[in-house]
Amino acid sequence: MKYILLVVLVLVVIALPACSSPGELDTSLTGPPNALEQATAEVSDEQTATGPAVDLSPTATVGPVTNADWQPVTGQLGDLPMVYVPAGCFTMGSSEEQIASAMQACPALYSGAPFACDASAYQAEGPQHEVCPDAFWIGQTEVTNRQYAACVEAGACAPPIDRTYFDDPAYADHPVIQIPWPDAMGYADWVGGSLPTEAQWEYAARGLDGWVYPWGDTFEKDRLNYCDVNCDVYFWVDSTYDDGYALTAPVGSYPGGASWVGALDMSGNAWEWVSSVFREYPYDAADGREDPGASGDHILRGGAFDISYLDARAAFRYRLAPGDICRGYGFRVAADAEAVTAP
Ligand SMILES: [Ca+2]
Ligand SMILES: [Ca+2]
Repeated sequence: MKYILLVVLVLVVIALPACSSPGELDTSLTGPPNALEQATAEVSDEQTATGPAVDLSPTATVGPVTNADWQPVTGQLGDLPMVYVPAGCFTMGSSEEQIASAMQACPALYSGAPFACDASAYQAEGPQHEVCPDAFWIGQTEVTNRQYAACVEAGACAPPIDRTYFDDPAYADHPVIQIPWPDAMGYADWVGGSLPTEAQWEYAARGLDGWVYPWGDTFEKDRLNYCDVNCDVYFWVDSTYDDGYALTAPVGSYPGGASWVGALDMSGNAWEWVSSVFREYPYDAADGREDPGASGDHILRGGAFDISYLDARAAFRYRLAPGDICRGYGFRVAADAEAVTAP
């Protein structure tokens, strides 16, 4: 019912550059491991995990209750550091109040911009609903140029169309960017993983407490690489803070931005493709949105070096055609609970 009032907010969207930021929007640990059961698991030579002994079964029913109850568990999927995400239930999406707040804030960010904010895009964050992912693993960081290059060298992945940073050794540990969704899917498959679903990504970022940002409910400038004073997007530059980077930063440069499971840069640095095709909420993995052949826009999550506090929120859904590429579009990998084993 409240949406009726929100829909009244009709904003003009002018032709949008293919490669800018989302307001344009296409239409543009600590703490005890709680009551976790002790478990033993086999050790693989190539894929091992470190951390407290916990029940790593995919549907373990005894798990953390709050974000603070969980102590990160790390593992390795080939060349990729991974963190474990225990099974649990969380509230996906934003409340009506949060959506209304974002819609109200957006026009101010576009003050002076050559196009208007499409505030209606934030409506896709609702309605809030409960989702209960099974356990899985997710990349501790975005996939880097060095990691992606191994797939290119093996002949299994296409290089980025724009190789400016991909070919520069100084950027080896920065996130690979200029990657379209099919290539992100291809790399994830090559390493034996997948892209996280939209629900998995948001759960790993916000956790059981449903935080707005990976670290909590308040935007904190020192916890991410966003559109700070160095940023070249003039109309929403935050001139009050220097985060050190105009473009991407080496992955993991902001340990204070870690999510509850220890995933880094889930807000900012590079946008991250997820597996899901865009569909309205509630999220339902069985309704076709996880069909790799489904047509429609796909989803990027988490914001990037050229976005504001508003689109760095973990609930924000940036929808684009799967073939779109841009300087800020990267990804991280996910894997089934069984894909990485504990020591
Ligand atoms: Ca920055
Ligand atoms: Ca990111």
